[in-house]
Parts: sequence; C-alpha cells; structure tokens
Amino acid sequence: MENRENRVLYVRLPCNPIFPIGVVYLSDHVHKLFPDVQQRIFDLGAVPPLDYAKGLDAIIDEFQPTLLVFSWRDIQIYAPVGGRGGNPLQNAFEFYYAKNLLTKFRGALGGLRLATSYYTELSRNLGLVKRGLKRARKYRPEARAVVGGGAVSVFYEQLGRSLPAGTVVSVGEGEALLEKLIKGEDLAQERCYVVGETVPRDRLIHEKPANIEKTACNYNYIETIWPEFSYYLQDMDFYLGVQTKRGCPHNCCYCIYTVIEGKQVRINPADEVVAEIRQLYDRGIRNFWFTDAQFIPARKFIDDAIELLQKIIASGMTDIHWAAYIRADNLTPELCDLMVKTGMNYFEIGITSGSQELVRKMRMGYNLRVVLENCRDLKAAGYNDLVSVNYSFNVIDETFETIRQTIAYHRELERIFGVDKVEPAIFFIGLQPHTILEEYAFKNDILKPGYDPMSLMPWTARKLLWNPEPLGSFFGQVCLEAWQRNSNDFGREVMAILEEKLGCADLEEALTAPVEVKDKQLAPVN
Ligand code: B12
Ligand code: SF4
Repeated sequence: MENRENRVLYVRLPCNPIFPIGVVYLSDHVHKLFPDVQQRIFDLGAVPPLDYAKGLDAIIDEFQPTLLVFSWRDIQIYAPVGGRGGNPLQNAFEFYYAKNLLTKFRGALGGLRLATSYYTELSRNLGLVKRGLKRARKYRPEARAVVGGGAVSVFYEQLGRSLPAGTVVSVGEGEALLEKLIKGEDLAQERCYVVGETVPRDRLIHEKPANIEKTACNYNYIETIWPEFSYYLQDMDFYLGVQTKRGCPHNCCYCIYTVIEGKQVRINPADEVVAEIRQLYDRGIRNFWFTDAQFIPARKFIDDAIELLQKIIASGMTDIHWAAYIRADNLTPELCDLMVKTGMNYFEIGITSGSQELVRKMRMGYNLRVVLENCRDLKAAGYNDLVSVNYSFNVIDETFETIRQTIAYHRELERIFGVDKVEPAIFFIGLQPHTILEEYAFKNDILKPGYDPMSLMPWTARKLLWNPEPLGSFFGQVCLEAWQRNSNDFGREVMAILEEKLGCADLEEALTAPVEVKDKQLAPVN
C-alpha cells in the first residue's frame, strides 16, 4: 500500500536550457500509479545561477517534500563547441599541442578556467543535493534523496562518494525505482545503490531496465505541478523532447547509450506518442526532438518508424518540425518520403569515420555504401535541410589512408545534400566508463583500472579525451590551424586542411573494407 504522506519534489539540477523530459516522464508515471501523491517539479535549468540556492530553499519551504528526486543530465563537457566553461576541446588542444608558447599558455589558462568551472559545477550540484536534503529534513525528518539522470548513469560509481549517506543513486530509467520508493518497498532488485549502506553491484549498469510500456505524458497534469512549464513554451525555436522508443541494439565501441538504455528496443506505442505530441502542439509547440538513442535503431524497426510518421500525418499536425539521431543505414524510400512530409528538418548521423574498415573495427555495424544510397533517397524525397555528420578521428587504427577515405566520403555527402547543408561535427571521443573502448584502453595499458573517469586533471584528461599518438599531435596541429583560420566553421576547416595535407581517396576505397582474418583490437565486453 502506498504511503499517502509521500510528497515528491523533482529537482532538475542546473543545465543548459534543454527540456527536462526525464523528470516530466517520471512524475507523469508516478501520477498514473499513485494519483494521490503530491508532486512538484522545480527546474534549475530555468533559474539564473545566483538564485539556485535561494530558489531551492524557497520551494522546499513551501512544498515540504518527503522524497527529493534530483535529476542530473550532463557532466562531461568535451565538445567541439562553446560549452559552459568555454570551448573545452580548443583549450585542451592548445595546451597539449600548441608549438607557440603564447598559444600554449592561453590553452593552459583556458584549461584552468575550464577545470575550475567543471569542478565548481560538480561541487555546486553535490552541494545543492546536500542543502536540499538538510532543509527538507527540518520539516520532514524522514525525507530522503534519490539522484539519477544521464550524468548519474554514466558516473554512478564515482558520484556516490560525495553524496550524503542514505542517498539512493540510480542508474538508467527511474520509473520502477520511484514506484518502489513510494511504496516503501525493498530496493535490492533495482538498478541502484544506497550511499553508506550498499555498494554498486558488479556490472550494475549492464542490468536490463524494467519493461514498462510508456503511455502519452499527461501535460494537463504536468502543468499543475510545474508552474514554470510555460518557460519552455515561449521560445518557438526550441525543440521539445518526445521519446518514441528506448534502447539500442548496437555495440559501437565508445558508446554507453546501449548500456544505459539496454540493448532491447522498447517501442512506445505510436498512438501514445502522437497523443503526447498533440498536447504540446495544442500549446503552440511546433519543434520536437525525438530523444531516442536512435530513432531507427535497426532495420526491423523501420515499420515502427513508418507507423509513427503516418499517424503524425493522419493527425493533421502538418506544420511541425522534428529532429533526431538517425542511423541512416536503416532508411527506405517510403520512410524518406515520410520523414520529409512530417517535417524532419535536422538530423545527426554518427558514422564516426568515412572509412568502412574503421567503422567495422569500431564495431558500429554500419554499411557506409548503404548510408550513401539512403541519403540519395532522402534527397530525392525532397530533403533540403541540415544534416550534421559526426566524425571522431583517431579512435582506433586511424592512418593517413583512412583519413583520405573519410574526406572522400564526406565530399560525396556534400555532393548529395549540398556543401552548405552538410555540417561536419568533429568530436574527439570522450572516453566513457563501461564501454568497449575503455576495455581496450585497459588492455593496451593506456588506462589502469581504478582511474577516475571524472578527473579533469591534465594527465588523465589527456587520455580520456581520446586522441592517442602517433597521430594525436598531427590532429592537434590540424585542429589548432582550423580554429585559427575560422573558429566559426571549425568542422569544414578541419576537413579542408586534412584534404590540403593528405589529399582525397577514391570513394570506392572508402566503401570497401579489406577482409581481415581477425579484428585484433576490440574484444566485446558483453
Ligand atoms: C537526446 C540527447 C541529446 C539531445 C537532446 C535534445 C532535446 N531537445 O532534448 C541533444 C543532441 C541536444 C543532446 C546534447 C547534448 N548531450 Co545528450 N543525450 C541525449 C540522449 C541520447 C537521450 C536523453 C533523453 O532525453 N532521454 C529520454 C529521457 C526521458 O530520459 P532521461 O532524461 O535520461 O530520464 C530518464 C532517466 O535518466 C531517469 N532519470 C532522470 N532523472 C532522474 C532522477 C532520478 C532520481 C531517477 C531515479 C531517475 C532519473 O529516468 C528518466 C525516465 O526514464 C542521452 C543518452 C541516453 N541514451 O540517455 C544523451 C546524454 C544525456 N547527453 C549527454 C551529453 C554530454 C550531451 C552534451 C553536453 C554533449 C556535448 N558535449 O555537447 C550536449 C549538450 C546538452 C546541454 N545540456 O547543453 C550525456 C550526459 C552524461 C555525460 N556524459 O555527462 C548523455 C547521457 C550521453 C552520454 N552517454 O554521454 N543530447
Ligand atoms: S548506434 Fe548510436 S546509440 Fe547505438 S550503440 Fe551505436 S553510437 Fe550508441
């Protein structure tokens, strides 16, 4: 029997203004099961930094929660774009690779600024959890804190060390865990541990998430527990999150999504997804981000994507736009047509490399030839908007030849969509725990088990920001030159410099992976 005294406060910890879909879904789920439980959402993503503590105190004084659900979205900030503490990649590269001492010094200063802001954010968020719990206990001595969200799922082992005893640390989806917390049931079977009482089980993150069928989020209810909801309705350029499925069956060597969400794909029923979009549409929203790890994770989910898009058309919501991560190897002409008709106007493909040989070595399961064919279909269907192609150089076995192949591949994508429509997003992999790449780093003595994946100390960060020698310094120089030439068009500059230095392979070479007797590098870990 549920404890009717439960008062649940969801605190989304500070974050760039991305719609807090995680806490919205959790509170919706709890409400559907326990309509009498009082709930409230408080989103620090919509609060100016100076007001974090004051705002948190005020909501706790007013609401007096018994359960504080802290949602922490992101921690890791290695990105090629301006992050919260500056451009992290540029600072790191200037520090590691600049030959000019002044630039190196600038990089060191930037890196220091970045590290300071990173550690400040970390301790500030941990401080908010402690502060919130302490204050809530003034009113309700039995109050409890539970932390979860993307950042916690990735760094659950490390974060527990700095949280108050008794805090529940959750991995992955939180629906089933909150259900048990509200019922006061034993948590032993859940993907979580309790600080100071239990330790995370070995391979906890690899455990399967609960199989819960998702229904349309009830936004009529959500707006009653979240007065600041309208903040996200004001900016019409904003993409609001809607989830259409969970899970990814692939094994890409650097990716942790497949572990967080699990390999089993769980489809949210199309009618429910459309009903959810409808509620937001009726509130004026026209831009949606399908927050799935992959919108079409494999060919066998093409029919589900088709069904959803057909139902969107049938619903009459013809003036919407949407974006998503798309595995472009899983498209058909019919699906392409529907994507264009339903208003897809941005997508990201994470092929990582334009060399089929490397794509295979990274265990990504992509056939690059098929990706090109499907992109041609998409263009033929009338797609004229942006595509962001994510490349990460130097993940494994990169050579000048494979770089030339990536350039050939990229130029072909430009021929298909138009130079101005294809945005090369150059990432360097930030090594994440529990990935096949981490295993590889252990086996090759690049990292030692027990390293701190959250460390931004230069000696660790240099390894986590994956750019190993012998090509590391070469890429370092190329990137520095690209920032110097035009930091606003970094990706295209990197491609141009690489082509100037190395030339471009024949496309056919890029698409053909020589058969190897065995992939020596990466052993699967699961
Ligand atoms: C879609 C997505 C994006 C989209 C978001 C679009 C949008 N408008 O919403 C885009 C492309 C913009 C994006 C950008 C970035 N992202 Co992103 N993104 C994702 C992705 C794939 C899904 C997130 C999502 O919305 N899921 C659906 C919702 C419903 O799930 P959820 O919010 O996670 O909530 C569930 C659980 O986490 C849990 N939960 C949440 N809170 C709590 C709290 C408690 C107490 C409990 C018990 C449970 C719980 O229950 C919820 C419901 O099941 C995840 C990876 C993944 N598969 O999870 C990465 C992920 C969240 N992103 C991540 C990062 C780092 C970023 C960037 C910062 C990357 C960068 N360096 O630039 C940027 C910038 C974001 C920003 N804040 O500015 C990281 C965060 C962890 C980390 N490494 O620090 C993740 C986990 C990927 C990863 N493994 O690295 N992202
Ligand atoms: S397809 Fe995407 S989400 Fe799935 S494992 Fe690969 S990188 Fe991760």
